[in-house]
Amino acid sequence: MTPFRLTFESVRVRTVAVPLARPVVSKVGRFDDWPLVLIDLRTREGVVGRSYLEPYLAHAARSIVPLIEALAEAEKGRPVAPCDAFGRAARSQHLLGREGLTLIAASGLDMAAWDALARAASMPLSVFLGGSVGPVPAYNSNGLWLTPLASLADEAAALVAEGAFRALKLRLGRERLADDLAAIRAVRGAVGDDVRLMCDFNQGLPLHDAIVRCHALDDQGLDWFEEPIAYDNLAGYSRLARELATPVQLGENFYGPRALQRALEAGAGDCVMPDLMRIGGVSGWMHAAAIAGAAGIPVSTHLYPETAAHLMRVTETAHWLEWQDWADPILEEPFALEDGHLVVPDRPGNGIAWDEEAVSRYAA
Ligand code: SMN
Ligand code: MG
Repeated sequence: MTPFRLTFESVRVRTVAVPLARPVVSKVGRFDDWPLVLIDLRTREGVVGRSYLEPYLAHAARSIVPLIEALAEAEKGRPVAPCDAFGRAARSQHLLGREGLTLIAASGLDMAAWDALARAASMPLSVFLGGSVGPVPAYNSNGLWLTPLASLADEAAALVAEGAFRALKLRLGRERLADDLAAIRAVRGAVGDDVRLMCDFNQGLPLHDAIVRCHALDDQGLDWFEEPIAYDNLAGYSRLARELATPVQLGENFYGPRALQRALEAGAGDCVMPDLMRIGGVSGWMHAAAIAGAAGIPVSTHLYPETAAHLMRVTETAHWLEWQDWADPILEEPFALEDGHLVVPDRPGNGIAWDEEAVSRYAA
């Protein structure tokens, strides 16, 4: 049998802005709609690999398009080999800086390339990577923003009902400690003691306030304190991780696997949650997951629930998948939720296909 190979031909990159059912109100900003960059990687053999990026800001989405197109131009005619391509991208982008938008562009292309390879092999991505399809434990992150306290109880109950979830994330870091405590009380009262609660400060506190606030909330039974302070203050994180009983969570802002390695060396957190667009796509995730796995550190996901679900099936210390339905409106077949789990579908590739009518409607 002649081995089947894929050859990179071109990319099609489009931007959309999808309305959010619950606006994001957080310390990193308010978002009423959600910009996505949609990538179609075309191969000469006719297989198409797909991925999307979630760069928060409409102007960032627009700026990423030419970066992806330039990387694609350099890949034209080469075998689709994401690990090789990622190395080439890193070397070429080094002139601009390896973090930020350049790494995000390379990550998007990487995810599409892995999808193309798994599709060509007629395997779900998780199977292509040596794992299996199946359910992944997820928490619902669709809501509980820094919105009025009075609305939190009803919202928490609705979020549990969206998928029989057993875990939710709420955002903290309100002006007054009493309001953070009231938010936790409202959510806990609505969902009971059996639903686990994570919380996210979105880097909203200076270190001295974070020390006081997190100590005051340390007995609330929260599953983790996520990003209480600026993401790159590793010394501050390691102090918090040392002092607090509640696990400290960080990682959505790690640029590349070495950033994760540096954070672990600094003892900056008890658990990590790399984001696929910053960690380096599927290739970057596999490196990062190996580092965290070797250190025995639990790994959760940040955004990108579809591709992330596949990766959790092959991540040694897989912890929680962050579930948001924000890309669902432009997906032909959103992934199913079952009993608080996101189910990796038994179809080739990452399982992402566009609802073209919706993509036209939300074009931005
Ligand atoms: C987050 C994600 C997307 C927008 C705002 C905040 C957050 C998370 O950091 O972890 O979900
Ligand atoms: Mg976060």
